[in-house]
Amino acid sequence: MLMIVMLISGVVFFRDMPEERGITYRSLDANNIRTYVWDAGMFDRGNGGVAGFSWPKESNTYAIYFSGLWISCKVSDSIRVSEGYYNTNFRAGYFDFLTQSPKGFDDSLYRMYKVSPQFPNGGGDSDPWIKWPVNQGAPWVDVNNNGVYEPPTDYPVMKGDQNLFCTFNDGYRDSLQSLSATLPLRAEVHMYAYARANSPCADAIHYEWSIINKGRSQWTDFSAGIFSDIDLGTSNNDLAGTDSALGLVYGYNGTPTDPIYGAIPPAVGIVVKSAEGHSNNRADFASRWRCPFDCPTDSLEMYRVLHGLRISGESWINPYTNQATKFAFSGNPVTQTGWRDSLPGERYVIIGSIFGNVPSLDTIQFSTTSLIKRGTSNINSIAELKNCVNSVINVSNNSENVPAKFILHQNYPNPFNPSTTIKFEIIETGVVSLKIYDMLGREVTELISARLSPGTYSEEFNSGNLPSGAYFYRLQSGEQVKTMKMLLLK
Ligand SMILES: [Ca+2]
Ligand SMILES: [Ca+2]
Ligand SMILES: [Ca+2]
Repeated sequence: MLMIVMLISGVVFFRDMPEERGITYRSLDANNIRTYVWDAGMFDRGNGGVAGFSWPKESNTYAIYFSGLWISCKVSDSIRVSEGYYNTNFRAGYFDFLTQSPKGFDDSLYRMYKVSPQFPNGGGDSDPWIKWPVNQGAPWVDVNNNGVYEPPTDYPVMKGDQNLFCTFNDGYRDSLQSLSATLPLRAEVHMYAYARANSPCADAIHYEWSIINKGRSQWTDFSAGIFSDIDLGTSNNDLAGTDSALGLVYGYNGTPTDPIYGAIPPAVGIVVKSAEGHSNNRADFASRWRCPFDCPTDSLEMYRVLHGLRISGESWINPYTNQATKFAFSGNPVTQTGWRDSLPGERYVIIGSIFGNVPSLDTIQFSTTSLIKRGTSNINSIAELKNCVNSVINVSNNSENVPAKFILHQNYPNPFNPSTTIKFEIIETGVVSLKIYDMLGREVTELISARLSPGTYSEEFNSGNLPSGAYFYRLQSGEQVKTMKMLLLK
């Protein structure tokens, strides 16, 4: 928790950044997680320095207090660390390569953006699709392939039911107090985050980080990680563990009952979903620390943690194998085997990947997922969480195949006789209705009335003994409705 860090480090942390513009956040709450994502390299942080990752979202119970992106490298043998810690080094805006200076923080266009697949009615200037900052690097689909962003024909890439984007950089940090007092990496980060309503298996939030070296020097031994102050309900009775095969770090309640979560506390985890240049082993390191005993308190210790070492610079040694490892506490609490965490208390965790050398103007892609699951006990929650890791990752990686928007296609063939096919794409799970009407608006038939998952569907319509003429077909999925015309010629 915040107070402990303040005491041990002797550094003053800001709960709210007393700056000219301040930092801003947007929420993600498409599934049973509600979290707050800031335009400054941190997330799971509430407004006013309170816990920010609640689950179940209406229960006022929290599983994570704070999380942030940490990056580190060497430039000409000197260490550079920038961290989304309690006093984050990141601020909204880009890093200008020509002048080698940060820009945009005072520009209100550099902030957190949020879009959903439903194109807002009205099409006015306030509509999120129109404001989506494609010129800042926000991903979008150029439907008519002319290089110009023209919503609603073109639309934001929407892997989730809620999607966020912002650009931030570490160049402003010279003027900021921070735990890691190094020069900036001169990193520009494009963060895309999303949540899906039908998150499979476990509730999850996905983050995609594009980290650009905007300095003129190569980054040597660059690494990126996610730090998280997991607090499963009450913070003083937690434990943590890692799983190198799954690329997972997780926290769980160290006692069967938590005063806040009750008899069955959930387990919460962070998984490295993908890391550029990595295949099977996406994560290269994961560990936990027990503040105030072994927290990193300066840039050298943070650099070591971000390269899989202890804060002393020594390797972690697995006491069961006597082997050096970059995954601390990788035993299995479910089977009670191997090197496990003990003595429940305050826990922080970190997980990340090491990317080697990054030349000037190169971009590193790094994506992570935060997930939470409740089983039948504090320990069984870990087993259930692990069972969900692959399905959560796979679905999100395949989400390119899930339609990005609600579409009702023109029937084919058209005109038709006697039958035609109607194709449509839906983006949310729910009751779908497809009805045929005649020219006077009278319902002729209902082709579909069913609960469907997101996907692409085709339905054949046979006109039977209906007379020639124009007909309408009307698709409804949740709040979304679209009607199109077709022509029967006999
Ligand atoms: Ca276009
Ligand atoms: Ca707890
Ligand atoms: Ca904690």
